Amino acid sequence: MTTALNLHEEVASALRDGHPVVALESTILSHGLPAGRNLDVARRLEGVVRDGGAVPATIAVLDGRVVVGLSPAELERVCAPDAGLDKLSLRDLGPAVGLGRSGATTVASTSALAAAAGIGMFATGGLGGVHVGAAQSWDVSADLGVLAKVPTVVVCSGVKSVLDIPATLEVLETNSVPVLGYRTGDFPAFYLRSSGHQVGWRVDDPKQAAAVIDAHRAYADSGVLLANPIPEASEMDKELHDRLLAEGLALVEAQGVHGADVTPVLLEHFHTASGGVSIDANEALVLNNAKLATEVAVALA
Ligand code: PSU
Ligand code: MN
Repeated sequence: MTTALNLHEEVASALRDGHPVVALESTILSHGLPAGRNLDVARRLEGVVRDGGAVPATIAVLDGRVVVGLSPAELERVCAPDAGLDKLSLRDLGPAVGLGRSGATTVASTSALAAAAGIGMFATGGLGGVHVGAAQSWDVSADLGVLAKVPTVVVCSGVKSVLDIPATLEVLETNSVPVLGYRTGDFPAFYLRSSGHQVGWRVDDPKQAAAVIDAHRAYADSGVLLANPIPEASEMDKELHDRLLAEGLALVEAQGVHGADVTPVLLEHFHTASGGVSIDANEALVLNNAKLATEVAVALA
C-alpha cells in the first residue's frame, strides 16, 4: 500500500522521526462547508495542529493520486468553488485511483489511509452513522465498519442528530470501537453538546485519553472514537436545531435524496436556513477537535 500513497515530505519526515502527525479529512471541506468558507477553515485547522506541536496531514485524491498532506496549492484546489470533487468513501478509492479521478475523502477513507500511512490520530467534525429508517434503507455509513478494522483514533463531536444515535452507538459496540467522552458522560450530537445518550467511558485530559488509546492498541485492532462536545459558547439553540432538523428530513424525503447525498443535502439546509449559524458552529467544533487531537497525539508521542 505504501507505494500507493503520496506523502508530503514534511509528513514523511515527521513520521520517520516519531513526531506527532494529525490527519484531517477533505469531505468536510468540499461537501460539508460552503466554498468561500472552507479554505479559511482548512487553513485554520492546519494552523491549530501546528500551533499544538504536530504536523497536519490533510488527505484527498487528486488526479488518481492519494495525497497525504496537501500542499497549500492542493488545499486551494480542494476548496475551490468549481472543484467538482467526488465524495470518496473507502469503497470508492480503488475506482477513483484506477480511473485517475479526484475526490475528497470521508471519515472511512481518511481513517484507512491515515492508518496505511502510519498516522494514528485523525480529527474531524462528525462521524457518519446509522441513518433514521436504516431498517428499510440499510443506510449505515461505512465510517462505522471501517473503524472496526483500522486502528485510527477519530476525534469528533459525535454524530449529527439527523442520524439514529442509539443505533449508531450499538453498531460501534458491535464493531469493538470504544467511545470515550471527553470531559462528559454523554455522547455529543454535533451541533448540540449532548444527544441524551451515554458513552461507555469518560476521559478528562489528553493524558488519560492517551493511556486508554495506548492500552486499547495492545488488545484490539479497531479504532477509537474520542467524542468531544462542541464548545458551550458555540452550541446551537435547541429549538432552532430541532426545527431545522425536521425541515431538513422532510426535504430529503420530498426530493427523494438518498445514499451519499443525504448528509450534504441536510448540511446545506442547516447552513442556509440558519443564516450561517450552523456554519459557525461547525467551524468551532472542528477546530476544537483538531486542538484536542493534537494534544492527545503529543501525549502519545
Ligand atoms: N458529518 C458532518 N459533516 C460531514 C460528514 C459527516 O457533520 O461532512 C461527512 C464525513 O466525511 C463522513 C461522511 O465520513 O460525511 C459520512 O457520509 P455517509 O453517511 O454517506 O457515509
Ligand atoms: Mn450512506
